[in-house]
Amino acid sequence: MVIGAMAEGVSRSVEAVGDRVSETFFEPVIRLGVTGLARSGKTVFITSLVANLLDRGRMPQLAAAGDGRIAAAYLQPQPDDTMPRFDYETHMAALTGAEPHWPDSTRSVSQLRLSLKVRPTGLLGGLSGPRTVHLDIVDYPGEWLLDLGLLEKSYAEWSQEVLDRIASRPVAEDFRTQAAQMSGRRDWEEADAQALARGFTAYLEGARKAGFSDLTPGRFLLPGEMEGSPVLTFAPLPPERDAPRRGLWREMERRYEAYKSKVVKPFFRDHFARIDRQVVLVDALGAIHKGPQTVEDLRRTMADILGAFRPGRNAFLSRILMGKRVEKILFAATKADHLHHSQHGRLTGIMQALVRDAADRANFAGAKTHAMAIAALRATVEETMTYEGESLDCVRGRLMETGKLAALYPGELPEDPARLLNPARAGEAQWLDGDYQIMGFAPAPLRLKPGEGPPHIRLDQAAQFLIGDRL
Ligand SMILES: Nc1nc2c(ncn2[C@@H]2O[C@H](COP(=O)(O)OP(=O)(O)O)[C@@H](O)[C@H]2O)c(=O)[nH]1
Ligand SMILES: [Mg+2]
Repeated sequence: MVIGAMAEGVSRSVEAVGDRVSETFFEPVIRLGVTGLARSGKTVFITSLVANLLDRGRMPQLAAAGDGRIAAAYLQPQPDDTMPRFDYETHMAALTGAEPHWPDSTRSVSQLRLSLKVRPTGLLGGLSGPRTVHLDIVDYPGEWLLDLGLLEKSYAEWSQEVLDRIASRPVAEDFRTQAAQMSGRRDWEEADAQALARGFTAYLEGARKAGFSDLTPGRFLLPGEMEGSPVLTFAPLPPERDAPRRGLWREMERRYEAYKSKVVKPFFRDHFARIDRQVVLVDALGAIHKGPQTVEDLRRTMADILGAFRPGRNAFLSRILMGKRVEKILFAATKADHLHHSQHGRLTGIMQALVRDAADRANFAGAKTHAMAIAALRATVEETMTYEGESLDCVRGRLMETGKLAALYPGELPEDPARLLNPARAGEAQWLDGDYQIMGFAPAPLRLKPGEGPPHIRLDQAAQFLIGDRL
C-alpha cells in the first residue's frame, strides 16, 4: 500500500513540475475534459467546438473571438503519444458531407490538440505579439467515472450491491438465473468465467437500452482493446464464506481486483488527474422522454459521476491529485435544438436541479460550476404553428428514418423542475401532466460561408465559460 502510494505520488509530482515549467516559461496548455454517458453528445460537441474555433464566425460570445483577438487557430499533433487521436476529420465529414449523418459512436478515450494564437488585451496589447495557447481536448466516457466507486469496495461488497440492485429488474432475469445456477465454490474453469461475464455484459447492455445508467464496471460496455482479457472477464457472484482457493469465486475476486488496479487506477492517474476544465454533457431531454424512472436513474448516476469531482471523498484520488483540482465544470443539457428557444430556460433549470444534490454537498471543492442548455449542432429551425386554434412553438427538421421534413412540438416542460423530479423520485411509471416527445432529426445539409463553423446553440457561451478567461 505504502509503496504504491509513493510511486503514484512521485510520478504525479514529476508531471506536475513538467506542467508548471511549460506554463510559466513556454506556452500555456488548457486540458479540457469532455464527458457524459454514452449518446450524450460528446463526439458531436467536440467536433462542432473544434470546427467553430477554427472558423469563428458563429462564436461572438466567446470574448476573444468576438473581439477579434484570435489571430489563428490550427490543429497540432497531440502531445500524448500513446493516446488515440480524436478523429475530427472523419466526424466533421459525416456531419457536413453531401448526405449529412451523425458520426459513429466511439468507444474509448481520445484526444485532440488545437492551438490558438491570441493577441493580448489591454494597453500593452498592441506592443507584444500574439501568444500561443494550446487547448487539449480529452473525450472520455462518463461511465468510466462510475468505476471510481469500485476502488473502495471489495469484490464481495460490489457483488452484493449489484445483485441487490438488479433483483427487481426484468432485464436482469437471464443473468440472475445464470448466477443462481453457478456455485462460486466449484473449481475454476475459464469457460464458466467467460459465460458469466458474457451473461453479465448482456444484462448491462439490456439495462442501458432500458435507460438505466448505473452500469459498472464501466469498461464492460466500452471494452476497447481490452475486450476478452481476464480483467474484463468476471461477474458478480453471491458472497461465499471461506471460498476454496482454486475456486471460481476466488478467481473472480482476483480479476475484479486486477480490473481496479490495471484499468481503473491508470485511467484516473493518466487522464482524469490532469484535467483543468470539464464539461459534463447530459441528454436530459432523452431521459425525460423515456419517463420518470429514467430521469431518477439519471439523477442518481449523475451524483455518482460527479463524486469524482469531489476528491476529498476518495483516498486514492486525493493522493494522485495532490491538491490539483478541476477549476471549472460546465453541466450542459445537450440537443436543445429539439426545443423552441422559449423553453431553453426551463431545460437549464431542470439541468441545474438534476445536479443540485451533488453540487450542494461540496460545491466541487471550490470549482466554478455553471449549467446551460446547448445544441452542439443545430439540426432544426423554429416554427410557430397554429393547431386547433392554439399557437404552438415547434421545431422543424429532417427525420433520420425517412428523410422527410417534420415539425415537432415536444410538449411543455414545467417551469418548476420539481414537477419532473418529484414524480421521478417517487418512482412513478409515467408523467402525470404531460408527455414529452423527441424525434430523431438528421443533421441539416449545410452551406457554410467562409469563416463560419456549423450552426449551434450557445456553444460560444459554453466555450467562454470553459476557456474564455485563459484567452
Ligand atoms: N439534434 C441534435 N442531436 C444531437 C446533437 N448532439 C448529439 N445528437 C444526437 O445524439 C447522438 C449521440 O451523439 P454522440 O456525440 O455520438 O454521443 P457520444 O456517445 O456522447 O459521443 C447523435 O448520434 C445524435 O443523434 C445536437 O446538438 N443536436
Ligand atoms: Mg463519442
